[in-house]
Amino acid sequence: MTLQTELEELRQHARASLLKATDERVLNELRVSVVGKKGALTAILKNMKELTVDEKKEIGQLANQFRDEFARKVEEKKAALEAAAMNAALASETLDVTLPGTARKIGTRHVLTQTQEELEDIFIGMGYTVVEGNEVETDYYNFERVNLPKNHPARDMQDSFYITDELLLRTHTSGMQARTMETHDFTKGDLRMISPGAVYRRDTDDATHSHQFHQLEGMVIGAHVSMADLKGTLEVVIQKMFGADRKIRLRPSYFPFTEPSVEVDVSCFKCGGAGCNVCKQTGWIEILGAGMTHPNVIDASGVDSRRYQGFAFGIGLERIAMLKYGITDIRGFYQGDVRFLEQFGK
Ligand code: FA5
Repeated sequence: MTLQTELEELRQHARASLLKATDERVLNELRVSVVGKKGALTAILKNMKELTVDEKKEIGQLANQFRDEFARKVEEKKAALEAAAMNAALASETLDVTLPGTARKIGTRHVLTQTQEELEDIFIGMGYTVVEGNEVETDYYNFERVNLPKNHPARDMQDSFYITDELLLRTHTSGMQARTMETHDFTKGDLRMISPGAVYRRDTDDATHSHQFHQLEGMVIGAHVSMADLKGTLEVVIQKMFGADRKIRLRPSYFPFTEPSVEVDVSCFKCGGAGCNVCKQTGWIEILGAGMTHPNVIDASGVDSRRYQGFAFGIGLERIAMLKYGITDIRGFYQGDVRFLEQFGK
């Protein structure tokens, strides 16, 4: 067989094998077996020494042609195999964005947290600072510093969870009145603070009372703070919270740490004041206690009550949320029932 024929046969074999190559590994093996150092082409060309110069030239040209053509075809085949692999991957990994997704439930902030933050925003807008207090408080700050010495009968109204004789779960947020007054620098301006948080009392749980609930304490002390400021402040807060048509009413009351003291009622959200079952036919609903800070409380904090006076209030957060959202049972706040909580998702 002449070398030309051998070359032609190698060409045929290479063409057929290229057609059959199904992946890059097979293609590479084919390339090495045809044009590699120990491949078929090298083997054919080894026999060239027997040939005349002209024949060598001719075979050399044919071999080069074949090598170039084969290299080009291998590259083409490689590109085709890559494209096919890519198309197959695309087809199998296609993402159908029109298919319904897996719905994920997103939680919401608790309705009490929302209520607290809404009130905080209103007070911050009026120049108040938000102060955090401790839920475990000393008897001294919880009672004595707000004019409730040991054995004062008014302590009974807030019968308490004691940890030791001197430590208890705070019964109200009013301990923060003394704590903020004694650290405030009055030469730099009025004290204006609010302090929200959980409080605890030994109370009978029912639809409107819980042994653990939340208050938002507020206090303003300065050289020229009057009862008119208290009323005006509360009016603004209530109207921002419940709507511009809401009215408030101040009723005389008693707290050992304020004089005079008031209970503050808001006109009924359901009947607007005409009287209904929600407001027990009175047209009003009580939401907070307040008053002008007792001089004893101011003096006990090292502040001169003849120069500085002011007001304080304690808002029940559950009460506000119940009125705002028409919630009829306070226990709903604490039971963690998603069906209850998700109604207030924002
Ligand atoms: C006080 O706790 C005073 N420290 C408030 C105060 C602060 C008066 C500053 C003057 C100056 P009272 O016990 O009334 O007051 O509680 C205040 C509010 O907390 C009530 O109006 C009510 O909204 C809420 N509250 C009281 N007891 C409960 C309870 N057991 N469950 C839910 N909310 C309650």
